[in-house]
Amino acid sequence: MPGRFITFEGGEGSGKSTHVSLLADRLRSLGIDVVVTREPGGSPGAEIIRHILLSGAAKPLGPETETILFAAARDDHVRNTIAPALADGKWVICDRFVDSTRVYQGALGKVDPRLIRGLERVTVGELMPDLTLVMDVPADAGLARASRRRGGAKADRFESETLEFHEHLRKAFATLAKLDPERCVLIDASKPKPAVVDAIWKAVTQRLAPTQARAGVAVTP
Ligand code: Z5A
Repeated sequence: MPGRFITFEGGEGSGKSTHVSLLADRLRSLGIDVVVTREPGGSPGAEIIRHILLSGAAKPLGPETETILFAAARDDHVRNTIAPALADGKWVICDRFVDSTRVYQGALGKVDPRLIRGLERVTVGELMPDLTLVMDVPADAGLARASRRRGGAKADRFESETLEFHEHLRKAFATLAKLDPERCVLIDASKPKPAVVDAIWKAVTQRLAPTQARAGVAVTP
C-alpha cells in the first residue's frame, strides 16, 4: 500500500518545524515508518538550490526566476525523496510544499498563475499531499517567535520582508485553506503547544486514520 503524504504550511515562526517533528514522533510510536523532509531542500540537489534561494542570491533575478528555482528544487526532491518513500509505503511529512510557491511567489510575488500551475504539473503531477496542515498565527507573533529562535543570526531572504508582507502571507494561506477544504485544515497555531498538538492529531486521525494504517487496513482519505 502506498504511504501517506502530509505537508505543513504557514508563515514564519508558525511552528511548522516544531510540529513536523512532534507528529513524526507520534506516528513512529504507532509503528509507522515516517520520512521527515522540507522545502526548499530535502534531497542533495535541492539543498544546493535552497542555499541559493535563502541567501537572497537569486532575488535580483526576479520572482519568475526564483519560482523556477523553487520548482527545480522540488523536482529533485520529489524524484529522489518523496516519491520513492511513498512507493515504499512510508509516511512523508514535509515542511512546506507547493502551497508555499502559490502563496509566496503567486499571491505575494505576483508571478503569473499559469507559470506556477505549469511548473506544478511538471514537478508534482498527481503527487499532491493527502493532507495539508496550514499553521495560522498573527504575523507579528510568528516573526517574534522566529526571531527568538534565531537568536543573533541574520534574517534570511524572506524573513527580512516587511510586517505588511507577512500579514498578506497569513491571509493568503488562510484563503488557500478555505478554497481546498478536502485537502487543507487550518490550525490555530497561536495557542499553546499542547493545544496545537491536539488539533493536528485530530486532523490526522480524522483524515488518515493512522492506527488502521499500521494494522495494514486500506484507508480511504
Ligand atoms: N519558500 C518560498 O518562497 N516558496 C516555496 O515554494 C518554498 C519556500 C517551498 C524557507 O524558510 C523559506 O522559503 C520560507 C518561504 C520560502 N520563508 N522564510 N523565511 P525556512 O525553511 O528557513 O523557514 P520557514 O519554513 O519559514 O520556517 P521557520 O521560520 O523556521 O518557522 P517554523 O518552522 O514555522 O517555526 P518553528 O521553528 O517550529 O517555531 C519557531 C519558534 O516558535 C520555536 O522556538 C518554537 O519552539 C516556538 N513555537 C512553536 N510553536 C509554538 C507555540 N504554539 N507557542 C509558543 N511557541 C511556539
